[in-house]
Amino acid sequence: MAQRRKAVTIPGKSSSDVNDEDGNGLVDGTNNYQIYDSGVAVHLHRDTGTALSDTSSSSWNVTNAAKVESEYKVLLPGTDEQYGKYIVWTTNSKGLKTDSAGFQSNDWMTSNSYESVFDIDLNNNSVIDQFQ
Ligand SMILES: [Ca+2]
Ligand SMILES: [Ca+2]
Repeated sequence: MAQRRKAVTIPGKSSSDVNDEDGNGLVDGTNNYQIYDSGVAVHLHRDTGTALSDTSSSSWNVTNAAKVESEYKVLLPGTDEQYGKYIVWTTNSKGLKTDSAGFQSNDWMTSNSYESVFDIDLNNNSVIDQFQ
């Protein structure tokens, strides 16, 4: 594996190549995870400023994001030993994690309304389950 020093990214960059055509809440075609918010890229990063990407963890990848009021919810399906479970992060408006629910089952995710938050079918019943 090539050793490459990652540049510290600046949140809030806006340009014409910031798109989310697949509608998963993440900017398309980027090396690092960037939340898509009305044409603006919000970089997911650690509190050290390090950007997060597919290579950040062997336990999860980021697949979806959604804006909830002034924060973002980020969906991290587990990989390898955590496959089939999910983490949800809450981040602030700059893309810095402020809370994590830890690994949860898809039933927990569904009953906590995360299907409708992310508009994704997590328990594979072909329905975006809605809870009051
Ligand atoms: Ca996208
Ligand atoms: Ca469902």
